[in-house]
Amino acid sequence: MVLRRGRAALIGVAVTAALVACTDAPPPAPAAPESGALPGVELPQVTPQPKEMRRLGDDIAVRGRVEVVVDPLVDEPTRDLARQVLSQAGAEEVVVRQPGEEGGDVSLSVRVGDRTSPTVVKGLQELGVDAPAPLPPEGYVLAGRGGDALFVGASDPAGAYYGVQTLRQLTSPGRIAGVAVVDEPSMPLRGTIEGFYGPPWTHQERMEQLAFYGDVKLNTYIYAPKDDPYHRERWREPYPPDQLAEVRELIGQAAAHHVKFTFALSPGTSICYSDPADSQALLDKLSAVHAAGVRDFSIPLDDISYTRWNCAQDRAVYGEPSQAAAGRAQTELLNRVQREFVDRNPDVAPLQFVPTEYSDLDDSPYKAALRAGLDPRVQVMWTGDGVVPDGISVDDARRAGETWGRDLFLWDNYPVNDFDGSAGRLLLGPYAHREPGLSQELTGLVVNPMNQAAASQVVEFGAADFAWNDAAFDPARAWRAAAEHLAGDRSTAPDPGLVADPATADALGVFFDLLHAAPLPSGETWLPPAPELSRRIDGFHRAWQAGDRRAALDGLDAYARAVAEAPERIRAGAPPNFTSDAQPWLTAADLWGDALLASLDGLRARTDGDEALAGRRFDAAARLAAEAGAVRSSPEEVRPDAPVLVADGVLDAFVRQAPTLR
Ligand code: LTM
Repeated sequence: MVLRRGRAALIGVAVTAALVACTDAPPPAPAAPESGALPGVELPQVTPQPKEMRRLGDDIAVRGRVEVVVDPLVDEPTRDLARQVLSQAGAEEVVVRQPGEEGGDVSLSVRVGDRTSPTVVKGLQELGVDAPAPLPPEGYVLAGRGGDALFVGASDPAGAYYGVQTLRQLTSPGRIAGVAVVDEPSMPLRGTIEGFYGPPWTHQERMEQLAFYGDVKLNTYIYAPKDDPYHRERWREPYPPDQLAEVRELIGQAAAHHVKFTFALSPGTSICYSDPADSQALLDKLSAVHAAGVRDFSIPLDDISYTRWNCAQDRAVYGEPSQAAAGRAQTELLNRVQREFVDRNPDVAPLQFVPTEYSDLDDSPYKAALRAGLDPRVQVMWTGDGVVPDGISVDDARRAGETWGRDLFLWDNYPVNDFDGSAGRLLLGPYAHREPGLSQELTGLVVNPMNQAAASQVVEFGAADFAWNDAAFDPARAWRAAAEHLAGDRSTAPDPGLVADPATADALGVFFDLLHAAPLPSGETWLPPAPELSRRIDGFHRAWQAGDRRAALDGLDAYARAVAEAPERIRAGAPPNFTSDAQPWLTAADLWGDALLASLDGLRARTDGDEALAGRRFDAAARLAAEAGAVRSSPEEVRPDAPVLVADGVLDAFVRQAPTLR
């Protein structure tokens, strides 16, 4: 519980192991170079991982007066980001100008613009960097070494923004890594769907999420909180003015970070499909949100009864309730939205749709009706083989695509924690069990996060990495990078991306391991609890049973201290929104850590022959464990609220078993 300074190095050893040993993950990637120190030969860590990155030469110095030369492809958010990145890297002055404008003397010129513009083409040629021209959508090429010039060429405004986001991660105080990057996303659609039950995110949380998405090259946020009455139960009613004002602010924030704010309206609980007034109400609501600035729309018809009509008239028009009849009714509704809303507003993106059957691979009368009639431009979502599957394979995605007869994108129910099997859990495991190659079968993925927005960043971070470059995806690497991202030192650098505090990152690593479990609806886990702690406890038991008690105790001691000290380090070093989300789990981990240490004290006393002391320490451990087991999540934060689970089946088992070990 009490953080004893000077143990950071010890913890670091323990924790790096925790993060690379993430269960079921492929073999760990080579250790990434530490951010903040970019020696000339190593490649810096960039997340999402670029498709190609190689060292070109020496790092580029950032000092004095720096210019950013931009053409019309480069929008205001990208210009602002470039200004911010270069100032934080150490430029005393950053001037942004158009080509041809007088710039004055500068120590570094950063050219950001169209990949095909003559200066970018020439600059890249001189650096010996080969990249397609034009690049694919959202693609960019970035190159610079030593000298006084750096080039970012892009296919479109999003590509330019992503090029500068990569520049941010190549930057450390006083320099930019001398590298060439040629990059483009594997999946065109990458993001999140706020699609859970229980307390919706607050406006502030959404604002923070949208900014984070820009940092990790996620381009989609779908607004679909089940418990927003204006999204689902009272879908016909217009948003009250104050909520519409917030939607406007979110649209602005999304645009500033190259995210598509996607508005979802879910009429399925009460719509009368055959009533023109109801479909008109749907169109009116979509139009009102369009007038507020939204250009991306989704109609989720999940979690409704589709073998019962909401009005008698539907029976007369579509027949007795059945899967096929529901498929026909929904097809008509969606095609009307396509014709009368999407087609009439050329600025609106392709319509998205969550079918009522969203979680399997098999054909059915419902799917056949949609396949036969639904406008082919409508984009369909699918959750995998199961609502919360234990993994998503390329073969599943291929079969689902064949069944639906069109491209699908994934509604990924991880790390959502709104279902009974997830009671008491905060899901801080790696993004895992999604098979590389999915980008060949799916047009994109959106993860359904937890009610706890900031804590969801751990999995979102991995999902962003996967969606951008699934072929190179390494769950353990992305997991570690998420810890480093959260450990960005806000006290010394306004941009936390610039310098990560290693002790906080290590403490987060230990904490993530304790909360590694990911549940299925049954409550069984598809990612097990605390794999690294389990591995160490197994090692303890082996040594203890072999009679080498001191080695057993010494072997577990450092990691047990890392567990006990992690919560305090995290409270001191991680962002307040994360610690606030994780509060009950930090409290419980604190108590469990002390219970673990007390158990080890008891075993040490027993080894020393002091049974009286051993008994007192085991009693203390039992009291701490009982206290830890009574910590509950807050009903204001998550549905369902319950006693929080921390390394369940691992920590509790050890504390229970310790007094019996002789
Ligand atoms: O997954 C879908 C399409 N719908 C719901 C979600 O709203 C919910 O968050 C998840 C997890 O409980 N399950 C669903 O069925």
